[in-house]
Amino acid sequence: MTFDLLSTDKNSQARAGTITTDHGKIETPIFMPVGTVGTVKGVHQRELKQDINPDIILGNTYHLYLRPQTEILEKAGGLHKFMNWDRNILTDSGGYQVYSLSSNRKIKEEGVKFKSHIDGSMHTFTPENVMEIQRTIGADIIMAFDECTPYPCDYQYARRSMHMTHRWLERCVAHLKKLPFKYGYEQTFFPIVQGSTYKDLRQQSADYIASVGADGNAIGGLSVGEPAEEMYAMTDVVTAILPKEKPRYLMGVGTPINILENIALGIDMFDCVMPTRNARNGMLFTAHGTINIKNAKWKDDFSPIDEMDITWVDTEYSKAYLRHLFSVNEFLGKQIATIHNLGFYLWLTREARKQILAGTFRVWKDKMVKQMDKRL
Ligand code: PRF
Repeated sequence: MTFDLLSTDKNSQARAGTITTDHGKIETPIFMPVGTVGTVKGVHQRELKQDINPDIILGNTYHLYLRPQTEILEKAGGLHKFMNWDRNILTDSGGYQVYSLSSNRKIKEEGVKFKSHIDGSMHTFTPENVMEIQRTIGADIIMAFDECTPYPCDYQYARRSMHMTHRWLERCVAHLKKLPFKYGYEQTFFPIVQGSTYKDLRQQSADYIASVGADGNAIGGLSVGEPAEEMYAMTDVVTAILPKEKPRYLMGVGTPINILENIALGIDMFDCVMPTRNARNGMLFTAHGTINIKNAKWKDDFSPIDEMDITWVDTEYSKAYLRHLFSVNEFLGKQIATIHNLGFYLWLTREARKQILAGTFRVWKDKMVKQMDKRL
């Protein structure tokens, strides 16, 4: 993998760049749609390519390990072939899902023992087996096995957990060296900064992660319930330390406003379930604020879903029709809303890139943040 840093904004720390892997180019800043179990929920691969057109999507080790299971993915020749997606994929390590989804988890130095949220069966993730599973899934970018601390988190716990995440990182790196690529293309490994909301821990963790010398770096443990200002403060501390010439990925963030503010702090990559999950609940993101399409006020509003017309669904259907689909619980409503929201998120990061390259990012960002902070 290579990263070409094309431009850094003069009035913020925003950057525009290009990542190149064996599955093609990723123009940054980028939002990566979440495809947890090998599908971006409700979107055909054909629509994903033609209408939303992301350079990369995300999959989850935790879910794919439980179903369809590693053996099936190995037989398929990896996730790209299994799901018929020939562009980039990143897999998260399970270091977050195991804490947010499974019950009865026990975290020890060796790894995490957890109960499947599907059938209650017991499993163990270790830094070693998570690297093996990610080799078999075959994503282009694979993540370290970490512990994402909750919020709030007391200082002692956060400090101990951060050190364990660092020791786990060493085990990930050592084990990966023994595991050749499986499918003839490269996989790039990203370590993850932790340290909760403590500035000194974040600095320590960022120093340690930077010293590993990976081709890209991630920030975890944020957007877990802390106020946005605390998240931005931590991003700022960490991006000051992580190497400039490597891409930076902020995991699980966030709202359109969170994304723009973190781009301004030097983040290049994002993922979040928000555009897809909220779409299925009838929440639409637009450049002028959010819409709850289930609201009765839209029942006779025959104007297009979004005048901006980013994806074809925006002018193909009216607000009143989409509201109707939600009120009768039709699949199509969720599909339309998902395409709209993903189209908007990808527009937002593409437009941010254009503005960075044109030298106008800061003014544009401030205007957009104000404009999007509304409920329509
Ligand atoms: N670690 C991992 N994945 C994540 C997170 C983390 O801390 C987060 C936190 N927002 C989202 N996804 N491995």
